[in-house]
Amino acid sequence: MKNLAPAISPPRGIGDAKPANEAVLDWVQEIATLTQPENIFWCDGSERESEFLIAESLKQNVLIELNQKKVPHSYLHRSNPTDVARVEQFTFVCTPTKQEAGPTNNWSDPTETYAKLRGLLAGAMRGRTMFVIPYMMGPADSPLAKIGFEITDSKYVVLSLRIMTRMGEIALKRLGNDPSAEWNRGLHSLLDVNPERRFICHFPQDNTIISVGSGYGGNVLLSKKCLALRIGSYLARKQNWMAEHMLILGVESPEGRKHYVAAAFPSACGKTNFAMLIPPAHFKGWKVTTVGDDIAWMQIRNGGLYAVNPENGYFGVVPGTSYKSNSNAMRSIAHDTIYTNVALTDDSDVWWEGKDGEPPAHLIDWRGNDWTPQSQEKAAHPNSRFTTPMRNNPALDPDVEKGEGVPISAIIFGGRRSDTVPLVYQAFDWSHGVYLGATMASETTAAATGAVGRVRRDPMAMLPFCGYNIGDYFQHWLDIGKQLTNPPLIFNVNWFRKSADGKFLWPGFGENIRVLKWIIDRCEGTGGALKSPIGWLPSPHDLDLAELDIDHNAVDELLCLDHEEWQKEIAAHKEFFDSLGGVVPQELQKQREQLAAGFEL
Ligand code: GTP
Ligand code: SPV
Ligand code: MN
Repeated sequence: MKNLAPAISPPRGIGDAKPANEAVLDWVQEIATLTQPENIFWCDGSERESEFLIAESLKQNVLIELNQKKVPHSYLHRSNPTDVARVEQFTFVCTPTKQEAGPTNNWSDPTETYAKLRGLLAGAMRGRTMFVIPYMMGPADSPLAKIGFEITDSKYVVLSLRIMTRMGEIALKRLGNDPSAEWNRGLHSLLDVNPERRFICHFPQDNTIISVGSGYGGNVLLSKKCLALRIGSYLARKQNWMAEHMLILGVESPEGRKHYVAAAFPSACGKTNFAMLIPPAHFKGWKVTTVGDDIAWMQIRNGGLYAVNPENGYFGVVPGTSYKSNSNAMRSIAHDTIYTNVALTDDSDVWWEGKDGEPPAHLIDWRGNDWTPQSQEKAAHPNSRFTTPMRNNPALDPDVEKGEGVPISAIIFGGRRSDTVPLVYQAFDWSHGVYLGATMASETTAAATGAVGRVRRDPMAMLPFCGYNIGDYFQHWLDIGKQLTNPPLIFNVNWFRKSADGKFLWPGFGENIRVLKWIIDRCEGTGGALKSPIGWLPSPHDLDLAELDIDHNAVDELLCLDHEEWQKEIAAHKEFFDSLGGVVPQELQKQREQLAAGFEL
């Protein structure tokens, strides 16, 4: 059992930012009565508060100080080795009926689940400090902005949420005093960080999240997957907007024409990297800017979709990040960053697999053990992450704080597929695009516990994040489309197709601009394409491949449709739809039949 940190006593003026809203105060009192903390710490997100909490975290070994010359204001956190990723098997959607949660979510009865959690939480914060964090998701003047409160007994959570959200006064102001205002209740306790007592539970009908037994990222930063996606998607359907697992980027041509695109790739499939793309030399004058790297909230405006990033920071995958692959990410994490589960060098710098340069001769690995290049184990956990404020990003889009959001020209779906799926293709129309999203699949990654590399269907990259019945979610997509007079075009990409000898056929990263340019050309009505049974496919000369070191055969392979593979793929679509037990809208069933017919011609 982990030795949990005892209560802290803040000096005057810190920890007393009590909100005025009676509904919040009542709820906090109720939770304090249940969990019995030594004291309550009302967070305001200020610099002084953060400095105090960092100092306490260093004393209690919750954070490890890094070399302040090499990575200023940055710290390392090691989570429990049994607690290093999202845990889908312990994640629940507790709607009044199982049918509302649908076939893809773990469901448990709300009354029973509240009772079970109350049992686990009774006295859980004895001798410890309970932190109350007010935060806002979305830009201050966005009609989509949402207020949340997270109660937690983890300082790592407080310091991380300060980076990931707009915390403190700004949230309290937006909430105001109306006790009936909409806000999310988030309750987190580490308990004894035991996988047997680890539950991430969502009660969408109560706008409530309760997470116990974990101290890691997405399980405990309740603003992110829990509120912005699971609860968010539930609210979005009720309120006629969209909450999606999508990056948002801006792309500007040398002539100064600018478009925004949103892209849904499953966890650890390239969203952060695409959102921070640095064009290669041949694309001089092209500029990519980041609005968001993980989550998009979109609303209908002027007959189109406008997107905001609800977050204020990035919780990104560390391994593989280098100046070579993504210098924007490297510059973002060079200061004011919390690292989780990376390796530590002898001079207190951070290291991970795939960082520039040779591995050091000696390291302390993510578990705290000695490591040398001869070690069998990885020095950094494959799902080690950085938490860094978005203002650190040199490629931050100037309109990131714009409340109305940015207009989306294209929506892109994509996953890790070694075979079958071409580099890029375009849906015929919105409804066909929804089908592409609904049937997308990806090889699983280290972002969630469980097998890695297994192909699974992950509709719209939302399988682990859709907070209600997936059939209703598909219908919501179709219904939104019917309200758009100027809908984004929909595309599918695959950066991960492999040759027979198991190597990636496409160089990826900055070179992905070549695919992005074709997508923009299509949006502007200039790009060429061939009609295929799966959608509009570029031929090799429709893509700008100048100065790219790639074999002609590789390009052909990347764009080819293998009929046998597609027969299997379409069978897998059917199997997936059938497995959902009758919730899939007729319109999508029809799309599948049309696709199958296309291959029989
Ligand atoms: P989450 O934060 O889990 O949602 O992940 P993400 O979708 O933001 O993925 P991220 O950009 O962090 O990339 C995950 C892994 O994929 C990293 O190891 C990257 O190096 C790798 N990756 C990203 N883009 C590409 C690409 O274009 N090609 C290849 N081969 N790998 C890529
Ligand atoms: C993901 O897994 O998609 C992430 C990381 O972005 S976590 O916040 O842990 O869900
Ligand atoms: Mn993600």
